[in-house]
Amino acid sequence: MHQEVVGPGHVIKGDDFGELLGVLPEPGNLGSLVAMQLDGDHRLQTHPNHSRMHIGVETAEHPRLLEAPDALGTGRLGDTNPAGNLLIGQARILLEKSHDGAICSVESSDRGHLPNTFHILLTISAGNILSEPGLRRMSQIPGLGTKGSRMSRSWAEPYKIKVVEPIRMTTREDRVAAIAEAGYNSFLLRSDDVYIDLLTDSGTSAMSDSQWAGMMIGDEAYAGSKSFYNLVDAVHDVYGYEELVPTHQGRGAEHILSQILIEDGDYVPGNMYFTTTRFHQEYAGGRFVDVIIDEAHDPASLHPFKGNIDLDKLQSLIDEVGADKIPYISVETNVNMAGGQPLSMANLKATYELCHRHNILVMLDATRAVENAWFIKQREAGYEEKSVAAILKEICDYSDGATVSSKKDNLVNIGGFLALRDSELARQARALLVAFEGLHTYGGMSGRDMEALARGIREMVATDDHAHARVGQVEYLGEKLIKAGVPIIRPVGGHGVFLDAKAILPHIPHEQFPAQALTAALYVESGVRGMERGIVSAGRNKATGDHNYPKLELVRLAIPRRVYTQAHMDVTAEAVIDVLENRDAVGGLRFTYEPESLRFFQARFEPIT
Ligand code: P70
Repeated sequence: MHQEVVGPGHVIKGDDFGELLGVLPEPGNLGSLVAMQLDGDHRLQTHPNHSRMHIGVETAEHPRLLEAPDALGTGRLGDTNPAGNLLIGQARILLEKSHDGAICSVESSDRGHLPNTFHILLTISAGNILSEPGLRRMSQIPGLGTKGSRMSRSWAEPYKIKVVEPIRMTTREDRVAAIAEAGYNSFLLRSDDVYIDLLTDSGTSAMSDSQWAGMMIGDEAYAGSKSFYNLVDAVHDVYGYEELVPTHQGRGAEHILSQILIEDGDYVPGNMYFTTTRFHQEYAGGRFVDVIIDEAHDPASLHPFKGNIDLDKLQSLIDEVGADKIPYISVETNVNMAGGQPLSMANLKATYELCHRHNILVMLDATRAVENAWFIKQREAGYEEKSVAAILKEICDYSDGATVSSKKDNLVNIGGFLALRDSELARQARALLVAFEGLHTYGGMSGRDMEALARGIREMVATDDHAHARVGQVEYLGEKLIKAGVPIIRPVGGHGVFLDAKAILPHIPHEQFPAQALTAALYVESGVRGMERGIVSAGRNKATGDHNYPKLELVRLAIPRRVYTQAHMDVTAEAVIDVLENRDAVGGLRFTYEPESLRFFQARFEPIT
């Protein structure tokens, strides 16, 4: 088997199905290349150093393939190459019949970095690939999709629906009035006026029958609740932490952690800010320093782990301010503001080692760690056979504690916790807890909340099916939009699809809030509610008084867990595509009311006419 690097437009002739397929520049990294080969067993393989490739296949003559690109072309190539390392690329393989075989063009979707489509000629008889027997043959390729079935069948949600909540479709007229009433801020809409609510995946999950049953037997004792001890056991078994400090939600845990660890003038590095997390760090006298890799700020970068810490940036901060001014690093799993992007186990481990050499603690924001674990399983070599549960535990092994908003991964509507290893730190946390949240055996939660939470924590990793379906549904929406040419953050994130508002509405200047305007337009078009994640969320620079101008100007369509079906995703995709087609009709906004802090929650706007 030979390998050859090809450039744009280059054509390779192979002798056999087993010959070279082609060599792709690695998305997100101009410097290196990834080879894809078909070996003699008709398995797709990637270069040993790059084991992940995301592929779509379609032909003009076989529109069936268009309907089900997953069935033929989307898959996890790493299964065929356990020795391989990590890479995810987003590329499409387009097959076309030609006189002596099939033209296979490998098209990178990363137009920012990668060259045009280039063609690779495969000398496979057209019948083999494009006819029915060929389809079966391709679908037997191991490692593409989920063990055997994903290639030939669609997947479905791993649950059935026992209780339903009706939702109401409104008229455009209703929605025009509702958004004006809400000051063009989706946070200020009434949920009654919303058809498909993708404002957040926080506290919006559907609980299971077991969780609802748990609500009935929650122990409401003020002190020493049985449900609290069930929660302690669940957190210990699933995350591995010994000390549990329950809070009313994630920001309660962030508050306590910041207060016990941060002193005036300290620095707290983190992989991109999160609004409430940074607020509490600053409130405690600290200064947040972003040490995420640069790719995280680039919507077009296809880096597989855009949530990674840039170790050089971290080292520079240590050199500059001294380790004694850095009480801990705040490491967010599946970074929300970067578009739901994971960090790799290798990066987390290296971060942990660097920090521990300098006596800096590693505190996770493990709010979406399950989704991060799923991506590690998909993208990082050596993890493809491990369960999400085992990967999650290993993530936590490289930390000294975690804050968690249980309203996400943990499948409950309210709750959160701070988990620690060190009992002295836990003691200090509990001393504050009783003043700010509640007694140390309930924090801010009721007994029934804790019971449902304990069950949710076990459920989220009981099998990998949940994580697969959860992230899979997000990916389903993302792929539909990509296919329609909608600019979104790539790779598709774990908890939602992030529309690139600057690219969709290039005619709206940044200070006229393109993402806010796009969110409002999408609502008026369809009743779908998203959330601005751009300049409004970024707030103002305290020193200059000017807006902070974030590189990412996004509309987040966050998908609640176990709530909507694929059909809701279809409707959402159609609505976004309609807005894109009528983008010229969308204009900018200006403030009519601007709150001093966390302004995105309550700000009001009006259209600039
Ligand atoms: C969202 C929610 C909450 C959150 C989070 C991460 C990574 C901590 C928290 C806080 C809700 C939200 C919060 C502020 C602005 C917009 C939306 N994220 N860490 O929708 O947890 O809400 O329980 O206090 O994502 O992303 P909590």
